[in-house]
Amino acid sequence: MLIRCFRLKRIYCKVLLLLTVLATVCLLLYLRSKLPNSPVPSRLVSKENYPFEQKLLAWESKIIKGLGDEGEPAFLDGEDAIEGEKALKKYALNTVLSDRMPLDRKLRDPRNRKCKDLKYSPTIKASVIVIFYNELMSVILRTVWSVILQTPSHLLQEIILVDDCSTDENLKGLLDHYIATRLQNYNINVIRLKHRLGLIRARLQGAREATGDVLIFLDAHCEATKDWIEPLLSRIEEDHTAVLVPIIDVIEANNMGYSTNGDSSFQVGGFSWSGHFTWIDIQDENDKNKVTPIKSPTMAGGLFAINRNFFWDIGSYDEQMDGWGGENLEMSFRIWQCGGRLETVPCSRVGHIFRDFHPYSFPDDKDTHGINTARLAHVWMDDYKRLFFMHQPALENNPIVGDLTHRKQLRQKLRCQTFKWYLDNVYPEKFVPDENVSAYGQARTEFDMCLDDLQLPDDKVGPLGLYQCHQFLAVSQYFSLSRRGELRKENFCAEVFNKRDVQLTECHGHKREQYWILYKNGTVYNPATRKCLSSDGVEMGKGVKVERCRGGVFQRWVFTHVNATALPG
Ligand code: UD2
Ligand code: MN
Repeated sequence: MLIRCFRLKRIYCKVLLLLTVLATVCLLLYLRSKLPNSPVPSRLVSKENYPFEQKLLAWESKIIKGLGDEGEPAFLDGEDAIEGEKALKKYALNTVLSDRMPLDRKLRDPRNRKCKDLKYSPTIKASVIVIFYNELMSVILRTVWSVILQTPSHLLQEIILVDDCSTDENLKGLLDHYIATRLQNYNINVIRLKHRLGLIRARLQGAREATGDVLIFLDAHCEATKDWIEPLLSRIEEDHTAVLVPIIDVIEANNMGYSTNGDSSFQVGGFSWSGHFTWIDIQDENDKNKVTPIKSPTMAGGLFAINRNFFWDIGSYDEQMDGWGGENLEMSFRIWQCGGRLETVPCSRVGHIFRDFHPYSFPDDKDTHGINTARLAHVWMDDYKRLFFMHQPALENNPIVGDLTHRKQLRQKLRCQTFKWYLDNVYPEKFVPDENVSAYGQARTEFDMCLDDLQLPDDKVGPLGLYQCHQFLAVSQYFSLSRRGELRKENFCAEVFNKRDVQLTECHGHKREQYWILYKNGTVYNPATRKCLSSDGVEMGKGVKVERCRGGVFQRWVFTHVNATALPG
Protein backbone atom coordinates (compact mmCIF):
# COMPACT_ATOMS: atom_id res chain seq x y z
CA MET A 1 0.00 0.00 0.00
CA LEU A 2 2.90 2.27 0.88
CA ILE A 3 4.50 1.71 -2.43
CA ARG A 4 1.25 2.34 -4.15
CA CYS A 5 0.83 5.46 -2.11
CA PHE A 6 4.19 6.80 -3.24
CA ARG A 7 3.56 5.78 -6.75
CA LEU A 8 0.35 7.61 -6.73
CA LYS A 9 2.14 10.62 -5.30
CA ARG A 10 -1.02 11.67 -3.75
CA ILE A 11 -0.54 14.41 -1.28
CA TYR A 12 -3.06 13.13 1.23
CA CYS A 13 -1.25 9.83 1.28
CA LYS A 14 2.05 11.51 2.18
CA VAL A 15 0.44 13.44 4.97
CA LEU A 16 -1.10 10.27 6.36
CA LEU A 17 2.25 8.53 6.29
CA LEU A 18 3.95 11.37 8.07
CA LEU A 19 1.27 11.40 10.74
CA THR A 20 1.63 7.65 11.27
CA VAL A 21 5.39 7.93 11.72
CA LEU A 22 4.98 10.83 14.11
CA ALA A 23 2.40 8.99 16.16
CA THR A 24 4.64 5.92 16.43
CA VAL A 25 7.59 7.99 17.60
CA CYS A 26 5.44 9.73 20.18
CA LEU A 27 4.10 6.43 21.45
CA LEU A 28 7.60 5.01 21.78
CA LEU A 29 8.83 8.07 23.60
CA TYR A 30 5.87 7.91 25.94
CA LEU A 31 6.41 4.24 26.70
CA ARG A 32 10.11 4.78 27.30
CA SER A 33 9.41 7.57 29.78
CA LYS A 34 7.30 5.09 31.71
CA LEU A 35 10.15 2.58 31.93
CA PRO A 36 12.74 3.02 34.73
CA ASN A 37 16.06 4.27 33.56
CA SER A 38 18.04 1.06 33.98
CA PRO A 39 21.81 1.13 33.74
CA VAL A 40 21.76 -2.59 33.17
CA PRO A 41 21.92 -4.23 29.75
CA SER A 42 18.50 -5.74 29.19
CA ARG A 43 19.97 -9.17 28.37
CA LEU A 44 20.96 -9.45 32.07
CA VAL A 45 17.44 -8.93 33.33
CA SER A 46 15.29 -12.00 32.97
CA LYS A 47 11.71 -12.60 33.96
CA GLU A 48 12.83 -14.28 37.20
CA ASN A 49 15.02 -11.49 38.41
CA TYR A 50 12.83 -8.66 37.17
CA PRO A 51 11.48 -8.00 40.71
CA PHE A 52 15.07 -7.74 41.97
CA GLU A 53 15.88 -5.29 39.23
CA GLN A 54 12.85 -3.20 40.17
CA LYS A 55 13.92 -3.20 43.78
CA LEU A 56 17.47 -2.20 42.97
CA LEU A 57 16.30 0.57 40.68
CA ALA A 58 14.00 1.93 43.35
CA TRP A 59 16.86 1.88 45.83
CA GLU A 60 19.38 3.36 43.43
CA SER A 61 17.01 6.18 42.56
CA LYS A 62 17.10 7.29 46.20
CA ILE A 63 20.87 7.41 46.51
CA ILE A 64 22.01 10.98 47.05
CA LYS A 65 24.90 11.92 44.82
CA GLY A 66 27.96 13.20 46.65
CA LEU A 67 26.65 12.27 50.11
CA GLY A 68 29.57 11.32 52.34
CA ASP A 69 32.16 12.15 49.70
CA GLU A 70 35.67 12.72 50.98
CA GLY A 71 34.61 10.68 54.00
CA GLU A 72 32.74 13.66 55.42
CA PRO A 73 30.12 12.89 58.07
CA ALA A 74 26.67 12.94 56.48
CA PHE A 75 23.26 13.84 57.80
CA LEU A 76 19.72 13.31 56.59
CA ASP A 77 16.70 15.52 57.25
CA GLY A 78 13.24 15.04 58.65
CA GLU A 79 11.75 11.57 58.79
CA ASP A 80 14.95 9.98 57.48
CA ALA A 81 16.93 11.47 60.34
CA ILE A 82 14.46 10.04 62.85
CA GLU A 83 14.48 6.63 61.18
CA GLY A 84 18.28 6.75 61.12
CA GLU A 85 18.39 7.31 64.88
CA LYS A 86 16.09 4.35 65.40
CA ALA A 87 18.23 2.17 63.16
CA LEU A 88 21.32 3.15 65.09
CA LYS A 89 19.74 1.86 68.27
CA LYS A 90 18.61 -1.35 66.63
CA TYR A 91 21.55 -2.25 64.40
CA ALA A 92 24.35 -0.17 65.94
CA LEU A 93 24.53 1.45 62.52
CA ASN A 94 22.66 4.18 60.68
CA THR A 95 21.33 1.85 58.01
CA VAL A 96 19.06 4.55 56.54
CA LEU A 97 22.05 6.77 55.86
CA SER A 98 24.15 3.96 54.45
CA ASP A 99 21.38 3.10 52.00
CA ARG A 100 21.32 6.68 50.75
CA MET A 101 25.04 7.04 50.34
CA PRO A 102 26.72 6.19 47.04
CA LEU A 103 28.32 2.77 47.16
CA ASP A 104 31.36 4.13 45.38
CA ARG A 105 31.74 7.27 47.44
CA LYS A 106 35.08 9.02 47.12
CA LEU A 107 37.31 9.05 50.16
CA ARG A 108 40.16 11.45 50.75
CA ASP A 109 43.62 9.92 50.98
CA PRO A 110 44.10 9.50 54.73
CA ARG A 111 47.77 8.55 54.63
CA ASN A 112 50.70 10.30 56.18
CA ARG A 113 52.22 12.66 53.61
CA LYS A 114 55.43 10.69 53.53
CA CYS A 115 53.59 7.57 52.37
CA LYS A 116 52.60 9.33 49.18
CA ASP A 117 56.19 9.52 47.99
CA LEU A 118 56.79 5.81 48.34
CA LYS A 119 56.65 3.59 45.28
CA TYR A 120 55.74 -0.08 45.47
CA SER A 121 55.62 -2.52 42.63
CA PRO A 122 54.38 -5.85 43.88
CA THR A 123 54.02 -8.66 41.39
CA ILE A 124 51.75 -10.94 43.41
CA LYS A 125 47.98 -11.02 43.61
CA ALA A 126 45.51 -11.01 46.44
CA SER A 127 42.25 -12.77 47.10
CA VAL A 128 40.12 -10.52 49.24
CA ILE A 129 37.81 -12.49 51.53
CA VAL A 130 34.81 -10.77 53.08
CA ILE A 131 32.63 -12.75 55.43
CA PHE A 132 29.22 -11.65 56.55
CA TYR A 133 26.28 -12.59 58.65
CA ASN A 134 23.16 -10.41 58.30
CA GLU A 135 25.11 -7.30 57.44
CA LEU A 136 23.39 -4.47 55.59
CA MET A 137 23.63 -4.98 51.84
CA SER A 138 24.70 -1.41 51.08
CA VAL A 139 27.50 -1.72 53.61
CA ILE A 140 28.74 -5.01 52.13
CA LEU A 141 28.61 -3.56 48.64
CA ARG A 142 30.46 -0.41 49.68
CA THR A 143 33.19 -2.69 51.02
CA VAL A 144 33.30 -4.51 47.70
CA TRP A 145 33.27 -1.32 45.64
CA SER A 146 36.04 0.24 47.68
CA VAL A 147 38.21 -2.82 47.07
CA ILE A 148 37.50 -2.70 43.35
CA LEU A 149 38.05 1.02 43.02
CA GLN A 150 41.18 1.21 45.15
CA THR A 151 42.95 -1.88 43.88
CA PRO A 152 44.78 -2.01 40.56
CA SER A 153 43.21 -4.90 38.69
CA HIS A 154 46.53 -6.69 38.16
CA LEU A 155 46.89 -7.06 41.95
CA LEU A 156 43.42 -8.45 42.56
CA GLN A 157 42.87 -12.12 41.89
CA GLU A 158 39.29 -12.20 43.13
CA ILE A 159 36.88 -11.10 45.78
CA ILE A 160 35.27 -13.88 47.77
CA LEU A 161 32.13 -13.14 49.72
CA VAL A 162 31.24 -15.74 52.32
CA ASP A 163 27.65 -15.63 53.53
CA ASP A 164 27.61 -17.30 56.93
CA CYS A 165 24.04 -18.47 56.40
CA SER A 166 22.41 -15.06 56.83
CA THR A 167 18.68 -15.03 57.39
CA ASP A 168 18.16 -11.62 55.76
CA GLU A 169 16.46 -12.32 52.43
CA ASN A 170 18.02 -9.27 50.73
CA LEU A 171 21.39 -10.93 51.01
CA LYS A 172 20.33 -13.81 48.78
CA GLY A 173 18.71 -13.17 45.40
CA LEU A 174 18.97 -9.40 45.53
CA LEU A 175 22.68 -9.42 46.30
CA ASP A 176 23.30 -12.05 43.64
CA HIS A 177 21.38 -9.97 41.14
CA TYR A 178 23.36 -6.86 42.04
CA ILE A 179 26.62 -8.71 41.47
CA ALA A 180 25.38 -10.25 38.23
CA THR A 181 24.22 -6.95 36.81
CA ARG A 182 26.41 -4.23 38.32
CA LEU A 183 29.62 -6.06 39.09
CA GLN A 184 29.60 -8.54 36.22
CA ASN A 185 32.99 -7.36 34.99
CA TYR A 186 34.77 -8.27 38.20
CA ASN A 187 35.78 -11.61 39.56
CA ILE A 188 33.46 -11.97 42.53
CA ASN A 189 32.64 -15.30 44.00
CA VAL A 190 29.84 -15.73 46.54
CA ILE A 191 29.99 -18.73 48.84
CA ARG A 192 26.79 -19.56 50.67
CA LEU A 193 27.24 -21.63 53.79
CA LYS A 194 24.44 -24.08 54.48
CA HIS A 195 24.75 -23.67 58.23
CA ARG A 196 25.96 -20.82 60.29
CA LEU A 197 29.59 -21.65 61.03
CA GLY A 198 30.72 -18.55 62.89
CA LEU A 199 33.27 -16.12 61.61
CA ILE A 200 36.30 -18.34 62.10
CA ARG A 201 35.10 -21.26 60.03
CA ALA A 202 33.48 -18.89 57.54
CA ARG A 203 36.89 -17.35 56.90
CA LEU A 204 38.36 -20.83 56.52
CA GLN A 205 35.81 -21.63 53.84
CA GLY A 206 36.75 -18.48 52.00
CA ALA A 207 40.43 -19.30 52.29
CA ARG A 208 39.86 -22.78 50.87
CA GLU A 209 38.34 -21.31 47.73
CA ALA A 210 40.94 -18.60 47.29
CA THR A 211 43.58 -18.88 44.60
CA GLY A 212 45.56 -15.64 45.01
CA ASP A 213 49.12 -15.56 46.37
CA VAL A 214 47.95 -13.57 49.36
CA LEU A 215 44.77 -13.72 51.40
CA ILE A 216 43.36 -10.45 52.62
CA PHE A 217 40.51 -10.72 55.08
CA LEU A 218 38.11 -7.86 55.62
CA ASP A 219 35.03 -7.44 57.76
CA ALA A 220 31.95 -6.75 55.68
CA HIS A 221 31.77 -3.08 56.74
CA CYS A 222 35.07 -1.66 55.58
CA GLU A 223 36.28 0.87 53.05
CA ALA A 224 39.72 0.61 51.56
CA THR A 225 41.55 3.81 50.67
CA LYS A 226 44.12 4.89 48.13
CA ASP A 227 47.03 2.54 47.56
CA TRP A 228 46.00 0.38 50.47
CA ILE A 229 47.07 -2.89 48.89
CA GLU A 230 50.49 -2.09 47.42
CA PRO A 231 52.44 -1.82 50.68
CA LEU A 232 50.79 -5.00 51.98
CA LEU A 233 51.66 -7.07 48.93
CA SER A 234 55.17 -5.64 48.64
CA ARG A 235 56.01 -6.48 52.22
CA ILE A 236 54.69 -10.04 51.87
CA GLU A 237 56.64 -10.46 48.67
CA GLU A 238 59.75 -9.43 50.58
CA ASP A 239 59.02 -11.72 53.55
CA HIS A 240 56.39 -14.40 53.18
CA THR A 241 56.21 -14.89 56.96
CA ALA A 242 55.08 -11.32 57.58
CA VAL A 243 51.40 -11.06 58.48
CA LEU A 244 50.18 -7.54 58.02
CA VAL A 245 47.53 -5.29 59.40
CA PRO A 246 46.63 -1.94 57.85
CA ILE A 247 45.92 1.03 60.07
CA ILE A 248 42.26 0.56 60.87
CA ASP A 249 40.50 3.91 60.73
CA VAL A 250 37.09 4.55 62.17
CA ILE A 251 33.98 4.91 60.06
CA GLU A 252 31.41 6.40 62.40
CA ALA A 253 28.36 4.20 62.77
CA ASN A 254 26.01 7.19 63.09
CA ASN A 255 27.15 9.45 60.24
CA MET A 256 29.56 7.30 58.20
CA GLY A 257 32.29 9.91 58.63
CA TYR A 258 35.76 8.51 57.96
CA SER A 259 37.97 9.62 60.81
CA THR A 260 41.67 9.12 61.36
CA ASN A 261 43.80 9.27 64.42
CA GLY A 262 45.80 12.19 63.08
CA ASP A 263 48.68 12.14 60.72
CA SER A 264 51.52 10.72 62.67
CA SER A 265 50.21 8.73 65.56
CA PHE A 266 48.69 5.31 65.54
CA GLN A 267 48.29 2.22 67.57
CA VAL A 268 49.34 -1.39 67.43
CA GLY A 269 47.68 -4.40 69.07
CA GLY A 270 48.06 -5.61 72.64
CA PHE A 271 46.00 -7.83 74.91
CA SER A 272 44.70 -7.90 78.44
CA TRP A 273 45.07 -10.85 80.79
CA SER A 274 41.31 -11.19 80.63
CA GLY A 275 41.91 -12.32 77.05
CA HIS A 276 40.73 -9.22 75.23
CA PHE A 277 42.36 -7.36 72.42
CA THR A 278 43.56 -3.86 73.34
CA TRP A 279 44.98 -0.96 71.35
CA ILE A 280 48.35 0.30 72.47
CA ASP A 281 49.70 3.69 71.53
CA ILE A 282 53.04 3.59 69.84
CA GLN A 283 55.46 4.43 72.63
CA ASP A 284 58.63 4.81 70.67
CA GLU A 285 58.98 8.41 69.43
CA ASN A 286 61.01 7.19 66.45
CA ASP A 287 58.22 4.88 65.41
CA LYS A 288 55.51 7.51 65.48
CA ASN A 289 56.40 8.99 62.11
CA LYS A 290 57.41 5.79 60.48
CA VAL A 291 56.15 4.71 57.13
CA THR A 292 57.71 1.25 57.21
CA PRO A 293 55.96 -1.69 58.90
CA ILE A 294 56.06 -1.77 62.67
CA LYS A 295 55.99 -4.83 64.86
CA SER A 296 52.63 -5.44 66.50
CA PRO A 297 52.23 -7.93 69.38
CA THR A 298 48.67 -8.80 68.35
CA MET A 299 46.05 -7.91 65.80
CA ALA A 300 42.40 -6.92 66.04
CA GLY A 301 41.56 -9.79 63.73
CA GLY A 302 39.20 -8.50 61.09
CA LEU A 303 41.56 -6.95 58.58
CA PHE A 304 44.83 -8.60 57.69
CA ALA A 305 46.96 -9.88 54.84
CA ILE A 306 48.84 -13.16 54.87
CA ASN A 307 50.66 -15.24 52.29
CA ARG A 308 48.22 -17.99 51.32
CA ASN A 309 50.66 -20.87 51.71
CA PHE A 310 51.96 -19.47 54.96
CA PHE A 311 48.38 -19.22 56.24
CA TRP A 312 48.00 -22.99 55.83
CA ASP A 313 51.52 -23.88 56.90
CA ILE A 314 51.22 -22.03 60.17
CA GLY A 315 47.94 -23.66 61.12
CA SER A 316 45.24 -21.42 59.53
CA TYR A 317 42.66 -21.20 62.32
CA ASP A 318 41.55 -23.38 65.17
CA GLU A 319 38.57 -24.97 63.48
CA GLN A 320 36.97 -25.83 66.78
CA MET A 321 36.54 -22.17 67.61
CA ASP A 322 32.90 -21.22 67.38
CA GLY A 323 31.07 -17.99 66.78
CA TRP A 324 33.02 -14.83 67.41
CA GLY A 325 36.13 -13.86 69.32
CA GLY A 326 39.51 -15.08 70.45
CA GLU A 327 40.75 -16.21 67.04
CA ASN A 328 42.70 -12.98 66.63
CA LEU A 329 44.81 -13.48 69.76
CA GLU A 330 45.23 -17.15 68.93
CA MET A 331 46.58 -16.28 65.53
CA SER A 332 48.73 -13.45 66.87
CA PHE A 333 50.47 -15.59 69.50
CA ARG A 334 50.85 -18.47 67.06
CA ILE A 335 52.37 -16.33 64.33
CA TRP A 336 54.99 -14.90 66.67
CA GLN A 337 55.70 -18.10 68.59
CA CYS A 338 55.98 -20.24 65.47
CA GLY A 339 58.33 -18.19 63.37
CA GLY A 340 56.25 -15.47 61.70
CA ARG A 341 55.95 -11.75 62.31
CA LEU A 342 52.95 -9.56 62.81
CA GLU A 343 53.24 -5.98 61.64
CA THR A 344 51.15 -2.86 61.26
CA VAL A 345 51.68 -1.15 57.95
CA PRO A 346 51.31 2.63 58.43
CA CYS A 347 50.91 3.37 54.72
CA SER A 348 47.97 1.04 54.24
CA ARG A 349 44.71 2.35 55.65
CA VAL A 350 41.27 0.81 55.71
CA GLY A 351 38.21 2.17 57.47
CA HIS A 352 35.98 -0.08 59.57
CA ILE A 353 32.60 0.61 61.13
CA PHE A 354 33.06 -0.01 64.84
CA ARG A 355 29.66 -0.86 66.27
CA ASP A 356 28.65 -0.43 69.88
CA PHE A 357 27.10 -3.87 70.03
CA HIS A 358 26.68 -6.93 67.84
CA PRO A 359 23.58 -6.50 65.71
CA TYR A 360 23.33 -10.28 65.49
CA SER A 361 22.80 -12.95 68.11
CA PHE A 362 24.77 -16.10 68.68
CA PRO A 363 23.32 -19.57 68.53
CA ASP A 364 22.71 -20.99 72.03
CA ASP A 365 23.86 -17.73 73.62
CA LYS A 366 27.26 -19.28 74.25
CA ASP A 367 30.14 -17.12 75.43
CA THR A 368 32.21 -18.05 72.41
CA HIS A 369 34.78 -15.37 73.12
CA GLY A 370 35.47 -16.87 76.55
CA ILE A 371 35.54 -20.45 75.33
CA ASN A 372 37.75 -19.66 72.33
CA THR A 373 40.12 -17.73 74.56
CA ALA A 374 40.28 -20.62 77.01
CA ARG A 375 41.29 -22.81 74.08
CA LEU A 376 44.10 -20.53 73.06
CA ALA A 377 45.24 -20.08 76.67
CA HIS A 378 45.63 -23.84 77.06
CA VAL A 379 47.50 -24.20 73.80
CA TRP A 380 49.72 -21.12 73.64
CA MET A 381 50.12 -19.43 77.00
CA ASP A 382 51.89 -22.09 79.06
CA ASP A 383 51.85 -21.16 82.76
CA TYR A 384 50.71 -17.65 81.98
CA LYS A 385 47.28 -19.04 81.40
CA ARG A 386 46.89 -18.74 85.17
CA LEU A 387 46.40 -15.00 84.65
CA PHE A 388 43.64 -15.54 82.11
CA PHE A 389 41.84 -18.17 84.17
CA MET A 390 41.82 -15.86 87.14
CA HIS A 391 39.36 -13.82 85.06
CA GLN A 392 37.42 -16.87 83.91
CA PRO A 393 37.78 -19.48 86.69
CA ALA A 394 34.67 -21.35 85.52
CA LEU A 395 36.32 -22.16 82.20
CA GLU A 396 39.58 -23.55 83.52
CA ASN A 397 38.70 -27.21 83.68
CA ASN A 398 35.48 -27.06 81.78
CA PRO A 399 34.72 -29.69 79.13
CA ILE A 400 32.87 -27.03 77.13
CA VAL A 401 36.29 -25.83 75.98
CA GLY A 402 36.58 -28.99 73.89
CA ASP A 403 39.38 -31.19 72.72
CA LEU A 404 42.73 -29.53 72.14
CA THR A 405 44.81 -32.42 70.84
CA HIS A 406 45.18 -31.14 67.30
CA ARG A 407 46.24 -27.68 68.27
CA LYS A 408 48.76 -28.99 70.76
CA GLN A 409 50.13 -31.30 68.09
CA LEU A 410 50.40 -28.35 65.73
CA ARG A 411 52.43 -26.45 68.29
CA GLN A 412 54.79 -29.40 68.60
CA LYS A 413 55.05 -29.93 64.90
CA LEU A 414 55.92 -26.32 64.26
CA ARG A 415 58.39 -26.31 67.19
CA CYS A 416 57.02 -23.08 68.48
CA GLN A 417 58.56 -20.85 71.12
CA THR A 418 57.20 -20.53 74.64
CA PHE A 419 54.85 -17.79 75.76
CA LYS A 420 57.65 -16.43 77.92
CA TRP A 421 59.74 -16.05 74.78
CA TYR A 422 56.86 -14.12 73.24
CA LEU A 423 56.58 -11.81 76.23
CA ASP A 424 60.33 -11.24 76.46
CA ASN A 425 60.94 -10.69 72.77
CA VAL A 426 57.75 -9.37 71.28
CA TYR A 427 55.90 -7.63 74.06
CA PRO A 428 58.39 -6.76 76.83
CA GLU A 429 56.22 -3.79 77.89
CA LYS A 430 53.41 -6.13 78.91
CA PHE A 431 52.94 -5.94 82.64
CA VAL A 432 52.90 -9.36 84.31
CA PRO A 433 51.21 -8.84 87.66
CA ASP A 434 53.12 -11.53 89.53
CA GLU A 435 56.57 -11.29 87.98
CA ASN A 436 59.29 -8.83 88.82
CA VAL A 437 57.10 -7.05 91.33
CA SER A 438 57.70 -6.23 94.99
CA ALA A 439 54.31 -7.44 96.11
CA TYR A 440 51.10 -8.81 94.64
CA GLY A 441 47.76 -10.35 95.50
CA GLN A 442 45.23 -8.98 97.93
CA ALA A 443 46.18 -5.92 99.96
CA ARG A 444 44.41 -6.53 103.24
CA THR A 445 43.76 -4.46 106.33
CA GLU A 446 43.48 -5.88 109.80
CA PHE A 447 39.70 -5.64 109.55
CA ASP A 448 39.51 -8.07 106.68
CA MET A 449 38.97 -5.32 104.17
CA CYS A 450 40.87 -5.37 100.88
CA LEU A 451 41.78 -2.96 98.11
CA ASP A 452 39.22 -3.53 95.37
CA ASP A 453 38.63 -2.11 91.90
CA LEU A 454 34.87 -2.01 92.64
CA GLN A 455 34.29 -3.63 89.23
CA LEU A 456 35.60 -0.61 87.41
CA PRO A 457 35.06 -1.07 83.67
CA ASP A 458 38.25 -1.35 81.62
CA ASP A 459 37.93 2.04 79.99
CA LYS A 460 36.89 4.12 82.99
CA VAL A 461 38.67 6.04 85.73
CA GLY A 462 37.31 5.37 89.20
CA PRO A 463 38.16 5.19 92.88
CA LEU A 464 40.57 2.68 94.29
CA GLY A 465 38.03 1.08 96.58
CA LEU A 466 37.78 -0.91 99.75
CA TYR A 467 35.71 -4.05 100.03
CA GLN A 468 35.41 -7.09 102.20
CA CYS A 469 38.21 -9.51 101.30
CA HIS A 470 37.08 -12.40 99.12
CA GLN A 471 38.00 -15.86 100.27
CA PHE A 472 39.78 -16.58 97.00
CA LEU A 473 42.03 -14.29 95.13
CA ALA A 474 39.69 -12.77 92.56
CA VAL A 475 40.73 -10.27 89.90
CA SER A 476 38.90 -7.34 91.43
CA GLN A 477 41.19 -7.56 94.48
CA TYR A 478 44.40 -8.45 92.70
CA PHE A 479 46.93 -5.60 92.89
CA SER A 480 50.66 -5.45 92.37
CA LEU A 481 53.34 -3.10 93.49
CA SER A 482 55.62 -2.88 90.50
CA ARG A 483 59.37 -2.39 90.67
CA ARG A 484 58.75 1.12 89.39
CA GLY A 485 56.61 1.82 92.41
CA GLU A 486 53.23 1.62 90.75
CA LEU A 487 50.32 0.24 92.70
CA ARG A 488 48.63 -1.27 89.70
CA LYS A 489 46.18 -3.58 88.02
CA GLU A 490 47.06 -4.37 84.44
CA ASN A 491 47.17 -0.89 82.83
CA PHE A 492 45.54 0.96 85.69
CA CYS A 493 47.58 2.68 88.38
CA ALA A 494 46.59 4.17 91.70
CA GLU A 495 47.04 7.93 91.48
CA VAL A 496 46.50 10.63 94.08
CA PHE A 497 44.05 13.39 93.12
CA ASN A 498 43.53 16.62 95.05
CA LYS A 499 46.17 15.47 97.53
CA ARG A 500 43.56 13.20 99.06
CA ASP A 501 41.56 10.86 96.82
CA VAL A 502 43.05 7.83 95.16
CA GLN A 503 41.85 6.93 91.69
CA LEU A 504 42.59 4.07 89.36
CA THR A 505 43.67 5.62 86.12
CA GLU A 506 45.86 4.82 83.16
CA CYS A 507 49.49 4.15 84.11
CA HIS A 508 51.81 6.91 82.96
CA GLY A 509 55.09 5.53 84.16
CA HIS A 510 56.47 8.93 85.00
CA LYS A 511 53.88 10.61 87.19
CA ARG A 512 54.89 11.20 90.79
CA GLU A 513 51.27 10.92 91.86
CA GLN A 514 51.43 7.30 90.71
CA TYR A 515 54.55 6.49 92.65
CA TRP A 516 54.29 4.52 95.92
CA ILE A 517 56.71 2.96 98.34
CA LEU A 518 55.70 -0.12 100.29
CA TYR A 519 57.65 -0.43 103.53
CA LYS A 520 58.25 -3.68 105.33
CA ASN A 521 55.83 -2.62 108.07
CA GLY A 522 52.98 -2.44 105.52
CA THR A 523 52.90 1.34 105.09
CA VAL A 524 52.14 2.41 101.52
CA TYR A 525 53.70 5.86 101.12
CA ASN A 526 53.14 8.40 98.33
CA PRO A 527 56.20 10.69 98.26
CA ALA A 528 54.49 13.29 96.01
CA THR A 529 52.04 14.19 98.76
CA ARG A 530 54.12 12.81 101.62
CA LYS A 531 51.01 10.95 102.70
CA CYS A 532 50.11 7.32 103.36
CA LEU A 533 47.37 5.08 101.96
CA SER A 534 44.63 4.83 104.56
CA SER A 535 41.38 2.97 105.18
CA ASP A 536 40.46 5.15 108.15
CA GLY A 537 36.76 5.98 108.07
CA VAL A 538 36.28 4.46 104.61
CA GLU A 539 33.02 2.60 104.18
CA MET A 540 32.87 -0.66 102.31
CA GLY A 541 32.43 0.02 98.59
CA LYS A 542 33.93 3.51 98.80
CA GLY A 543 37.36 4.85 97.82
CA VAL A 544 40.43 4.81 100.03
CA LYS A 545 42.46 7.99 100.50
CA VAL A 546 45.86 9.29 101.50
CA GLU A 547 46.41 10.94 104.88
CA ARG A 548 49.19 12.22 107.04
CA CYS A 549 51.39 9.24 107.91
CA ARG A 550 50.94 8.20 111.49
CA GLY A 551 51.22 4.40 111.45
CA GLY A 552 48.47 2.34 113.03
CA VAL A 553 46.07 -0.28 111.74
CA PHE A 554 44.37 1.88 109.12
CA GLN A 555 47.61 2.57 107.34
CA ARG A 556 48.90 -0.97 107.32
CA TRP A 557 48.42 -3.17 104.24
CA VAL A 558 49.32 -6.83 104.08
CA PHE A 559 49.89 -8.18 100.58
CA THR A 560 49.34 -11.89 99.90
CA HIS A 561 52.78 -12.21 98.32
CA VAL A 562 55.67 -9.98 99.24
CA ASN A 563 59.23 -10.02 98.01
CA ALA A 564 60.58 -8.79 101.32
CA THR A 565 64.11 -8.29 100.04
CA ALA A 566 62.79 -5.78 97.49
CA LEU A 567 61.19 -3.59 100.15
CA PRO A 568 62.83 -0.76 102.08
CA GLY A 569 62.89 -1.14 105.87
C1 UD2 B 1 36.69 -7.85 65.86
C2 UD2 B 1 37.24 -8.02 64.46
C3 UD2 B 1 36.55 -9.18 63.82
C4 UD2 B 1 36.85 -10.45 64.59
C5 UD2 B 1 36.44 -10.23 66.04
C6 UD2 B 1 36.87 -11.33 66.96
C7 UD2 B 1 38.22 -5.97 63.58
C8 UD2 B 1 37.97 -4.65 63.03
N1 UD2 B 1 37.11 -6.77 63.76
O1 UD2 B 1 35.30 -7.67 66.00
O2 UD2 B 1 36.94 -9.36 62.50
O3 UD2 B 1 38.21 -10.79 64.48
O4 UD2 B 1 37.00 -9.07 66.57
O5 UD2 B 1 36.36 -12.54 66.60
O6 UD2 B 1 39.35 -6.32 63.83
N2 UD2 B 1 30.32 -12.71 61.18
C9 UD2 B 1 30.05 -13.94 60.59
N3 UD2 B 1 29.43 -14.91 61.34
C10 UD2 B 1 29.09 -14.71 62.65
C11 UD2 B 1 29.40 -13.48 63.25
C12 UD2 B 1 30.03 -12.51 62.48
O7 UD2 B 1 30.34 -14.14 59.42
O8 UD2 B 1 28.54 -15.61 63.26
C13 UD2 B 1 31.00 -11.68 60.37
C14 UD2 B 1 30.41 -10.29 60.49
O9 UD2 B 1 29.37 -10.09 59.60
C15 UD2 B 1 31.63 -9.42 60.19
C16 UD2 B 1 32.78 -10.26 60.72
O10 UD2 B 1 32.29 -11.56 60.89
O11 UD2 B 1 31.80 -9.20 58.82
C17 UD2 B 1 33.31 -9.74 62.05
O12 UD2 B 1 32.29 -9.54 62.97
P1 UD2 B 1 32.08 -8.13 63.71
O13 UD2 B 1 32.26 -7.04 62.75
O14 UD2 B 1 30.81 -8.18 64.45
O15 UD2 B 1 33.30 -8.16 64.69
P2 UD2 B 1 34.07 -6.89 65.35
O16 UD2 B 1 34.48 -5.96 64.30
O17 UD2 B 1 33.25 -6.39 66.46
MN1 MN C 1 33.69 -5.56 62.36
